[in-house]
Amino acid sequence: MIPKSHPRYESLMKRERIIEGFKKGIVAHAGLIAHGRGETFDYLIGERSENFALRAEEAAVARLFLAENPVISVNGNVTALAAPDVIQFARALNTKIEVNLFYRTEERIRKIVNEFEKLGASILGAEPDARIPNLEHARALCTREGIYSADVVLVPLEDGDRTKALKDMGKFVITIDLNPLSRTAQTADITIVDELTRAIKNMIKFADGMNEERARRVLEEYDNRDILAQSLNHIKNRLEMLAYHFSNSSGLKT
Ligand code: PTJ
Repeated sequence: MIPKSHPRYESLMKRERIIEGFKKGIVAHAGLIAHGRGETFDYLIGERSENFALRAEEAAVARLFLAENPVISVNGNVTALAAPDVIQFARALNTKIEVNLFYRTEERIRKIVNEFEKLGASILGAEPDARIPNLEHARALCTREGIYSADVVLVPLEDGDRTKALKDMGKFVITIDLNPLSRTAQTADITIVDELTRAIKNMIKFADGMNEERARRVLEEYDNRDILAQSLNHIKNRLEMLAYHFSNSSGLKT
């Protein structure tokens, strides 16, 4: 049991959720590693939703709002960390949810579908009837009703190959990825460099005030290359500032 007073309470609770998800058979082995990589980047960013993240989150909501067949793709980590918020967000914007696994096993698919059903949401993906072209193995499997025919897909914590394959299908791809250097972050149309649970909560708020006029204006002003550059500059400046404090004072506040 982690006491609420622990200075790293939020981060430790997320870690607990990932471990619980792993024990339940929802999170893949590699999901533990992916989470650790995310934690590292979040530490560098400062564990807050910075302006570059908020702008990308608003643009993502705008694009999903204007989409004809928007789909949120969920995997083991996303389910363990944020299933209730994903459901709330999907309802707010009327999007479908589809389970799509990198390390696909039928057992994990079933467990993830059950997890969402327990929370009152039925999701696509248990019975795939289409394939993402140019992707080998079972990770290409998807549904015609969902990802295959979607015009906009939100793929949080996604593998670079699949992001590229979705782009090659002509889809508008939005990702949430704490690593601005990942291939997915570099390939997506909108890259949210933020922690998944913070990002989804912010996006639920942005969805509340969205309308067509606002959505179009937000997207006109949005430039993903600039957002990626801002995220890297933020990390660089923050490290410079911390290094300065290290060398000029005895105390360090991260
Ligand atoms: O459940 P499966 O089988 O679909 O597998 C899911 C994982 C995440 C294991 C799989 O897609 C994978 O291996 O992903 P990668 O290639 O490790 O990419 C995950 C990316 O998400 C990395 O760039 C991490 O930095 C980032 N990441 C990890 N945790 C978070 C995160 N980004 C935002 N929020 C997080 N909580």
